[in-house]
Amino acid sequence: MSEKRIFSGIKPTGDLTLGSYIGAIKNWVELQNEYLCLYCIVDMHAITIRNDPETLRRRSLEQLAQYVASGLDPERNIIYIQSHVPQHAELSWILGCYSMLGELNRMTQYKDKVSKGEENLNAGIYTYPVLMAADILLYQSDLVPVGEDQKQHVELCRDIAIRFNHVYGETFKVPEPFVPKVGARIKSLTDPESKMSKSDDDPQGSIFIMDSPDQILKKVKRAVTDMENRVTFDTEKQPGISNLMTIYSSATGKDFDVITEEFEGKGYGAFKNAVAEAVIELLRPIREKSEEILADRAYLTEIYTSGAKRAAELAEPTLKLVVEKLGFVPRG
Ligand code: ATP
Ligand code: LTN
Repeated sequence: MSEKRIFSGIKPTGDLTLGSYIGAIKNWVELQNEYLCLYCIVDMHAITIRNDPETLRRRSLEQLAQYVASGLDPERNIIYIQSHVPQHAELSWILGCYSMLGELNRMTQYKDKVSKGEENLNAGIYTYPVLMAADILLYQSDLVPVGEDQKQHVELCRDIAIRFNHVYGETFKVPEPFVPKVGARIKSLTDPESKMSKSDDDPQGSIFIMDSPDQILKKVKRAVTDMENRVTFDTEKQPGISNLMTIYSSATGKDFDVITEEFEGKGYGAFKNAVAEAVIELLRPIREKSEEILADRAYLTEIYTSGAKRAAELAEPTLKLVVEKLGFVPRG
C-alpha cells in the first residue's frame, strides 16, 4: 500500500444524505485502494450546534455503521470518532495561534451563519476551520476528499500549514483538496439553488441514505423541474433537471449526453421514475447493511476502539514534532 494518506470526516449533525454520499463517501470508497485513509466521525465539529446528547451519541454510531455499509473496510482504513483522539484538540489550539482573524472572517460558511443571524453564534463556529486544519495536518495527509462547500476550508488549511512551515521549517505536509468532477454540489430537490443538506428545514429537499424506496420515489417525483420538457444539462435554465441528471449520472455512471439521448421525447415523468429507481438501487444495499451492522454493537465498538488507537499512533509523531518546534519543554 502507498504511504500516501487521506483524511476526511463528516459531522454527525443529522442523517447522512445522498449529497454527502455522492460528494464525499462514494469517493472515499474508491480511494481506499490507493491510500492509507483515515475516515472520521467529527463529533467535536458537531457541537458547534446544540444537540440532544442521546441523539448525538446515536447519530455518531449510525454514521459509523453507514461508513462501513457504504463499503469502507474497517481493517484497511482507520475509522474512528474524533473526540477519542485528543491530539486533534491539542493541535487545534496550537494552529489557532497561526490562523489570522482576517482569514477566518472570510470563510463563507461562517459568514452565511452570521448573515442569516443564526442563534447560538459561538466561538466554535468561528474556529471550526482551525479544528478541521488540525484534523488534516495531524496525519500529514496528502489528499482531502470533500464536496465543493468544503474546498475553502481545505485551502485555509493549506495556508496555515505553509505559514507554520515558513516559520519553523518543514513540519506539515501541505494537503490537496479532492473534489469530484460530477456531484460536488448536489442541490435540494425542492430548491435547486441551494445545497442538499442534512440539517435542511425541509426534509422533502433531501434524500437520506436510510430513506425507504417509497420515500425516495415520492421525493424524486415531487422534485422541482421546469417547463422546458427536455432532459438537458443547463444549470442556469434548468437547475432542477440538471441536479437530477447529476444524481442519475453518479448513480449509473452514464454521461450527460447519454442521459439526454436516453430520455429524448420521453418527458419528465419517465425521467423521474428512472432517477428514483437508480437511487433506490444505489442506496438499498447500504441501508440494509447499515441496519445489520447497527444491530451488532460489539462490532461497532471494536471498529471505533481500534480505529482510535491506530489514529493516535499516527498522530503522536506529528504532535511531538510540533511541540518541539514551538519550544515547549518535552514531557518528563
Ligand atoms: P449540515 O447540514 O449539518 O451542515 P451537510 O449535509 O451539509 O451538513 P456535511 O457534514 O457538512 O453535510 O458534509 C459532509 C461531506 O459531504 C463534506 O465533504 C461535504 O462537502 C459533502 N457534502 C455534503 N452535502 C453535499 C452535497 N449536497 N453535495 C455534494 N457534497 C456534499
Ligand atoms: N467541515 C467538514 C467536516 C470536516 C472535515 C474535516 C472534512 C471536519 N474535519 C477534515 C474533511 C477533512 C464539513 O462540514 N463537512
